[in-house]
Amino acid sequence: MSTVPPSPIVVRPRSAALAHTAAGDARARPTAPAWPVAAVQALLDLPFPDLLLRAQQVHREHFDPNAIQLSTLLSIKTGGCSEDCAYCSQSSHHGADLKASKLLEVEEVVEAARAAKQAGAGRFCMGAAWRSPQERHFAALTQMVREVKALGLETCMTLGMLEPAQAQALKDAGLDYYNHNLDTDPEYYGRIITTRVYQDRLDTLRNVRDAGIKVCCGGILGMGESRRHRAGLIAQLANLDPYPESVPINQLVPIEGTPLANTPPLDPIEFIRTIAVARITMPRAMVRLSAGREQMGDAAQALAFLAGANSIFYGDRLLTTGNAQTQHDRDLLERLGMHAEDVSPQA
Ligand code: SAM
Ligand code: DTB
Ligand code: SF4
Repeated sequence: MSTVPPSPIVVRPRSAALAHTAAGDARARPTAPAWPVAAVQALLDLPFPDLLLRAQQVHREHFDPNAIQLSTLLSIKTGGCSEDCAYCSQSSHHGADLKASKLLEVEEVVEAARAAKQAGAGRFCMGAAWRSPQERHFAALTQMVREVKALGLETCMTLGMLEPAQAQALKDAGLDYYNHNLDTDPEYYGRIITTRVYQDRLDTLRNVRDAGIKVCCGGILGMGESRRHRAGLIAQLANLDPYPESVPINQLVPIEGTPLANTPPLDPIEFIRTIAVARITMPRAMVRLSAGREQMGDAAQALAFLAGANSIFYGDRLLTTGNAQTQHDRDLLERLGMHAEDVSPQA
């Protein structure tokens, strides 16, 4: 092990109450959050080298720091969405130039998954532009999960809000992860989405968790929020009990026709800081460097990996926008001496 200087901030345990109990404090209050917003903000405020060192220490305790999981994304139902998420090209409230489509056929999805596997992906994420799925979609959705999983890929879906029985149906089909993002700090949320509230999102996450599906939950940076809001988002995620197994951190992809089209870009250093704090506060989570890599440049991506990101979206498209090219990604990993993680299917 390398020798590293003592860190300036003590890593907090999952529950502040546990720390009190260990110290024999009978007045321990079980409701204290593991990560108060101020503690997260203190991490974000650290000098950059100290912060990155801390993140790397945590990352190396739980993961091979040279391995990156490759995840391919497919839009299985595009556009025409009733929600008003200000960043999204697929909302029918905005004027983005987008061709809407119906739910793809199972065979089209399986074919795309087969190609993703062939290209080296270990995970396949299927996204639909819905407020929530309808009962009539479930036969096809569960068939997609079964067939994609049978290819030996880890499966993830993101379909909007889920009721308990819907989550159970996806679990029964073998779904490994469900993606449903909190997107931003609760205090900033109302500036971004008005058609559903934060609690709706938390309820869906609870339904997913209760069905026994792994939770994939993160947010978007660069929507004009402050550092304090970024701390608030990370605290919300880290205080979920348990915290998500998977945390996608997206950088806003500004899309013409959406209300956030002209948002000034976030300082890349600030983006990397947030990745590092996600890694420190959620040590065992997959931290996914998600949307926005095309605008990021190789050096910023390398820093994100140093800060603890260990997964990328791999493939020429995200949902409705472009992504870094696969050959470029393979070259980047090679230049960095890193490798794609060989992910075996979940039990
Ligand atoms: N409709 C479902 C929902 O909102 O839960 C699933 C698909 S939705 C497109 C999945 C996530 O993609 C959003 O929660 C958001 O975090 C991310 N996203 C969408 N548009 C984005 C953009 N322009 N830039 C960055 N992230 C974006
Ligand atoms: C997530 O957090 N990011 C992905 C995935 N979950 C579904 C979506 C990114 C979308 C970027 C904009 C687009 O292509 O429309
Ligand atoms: Fe619809 Fe999801 Fe886009 Fe919001 S993020 S408008 S729910 S597709």
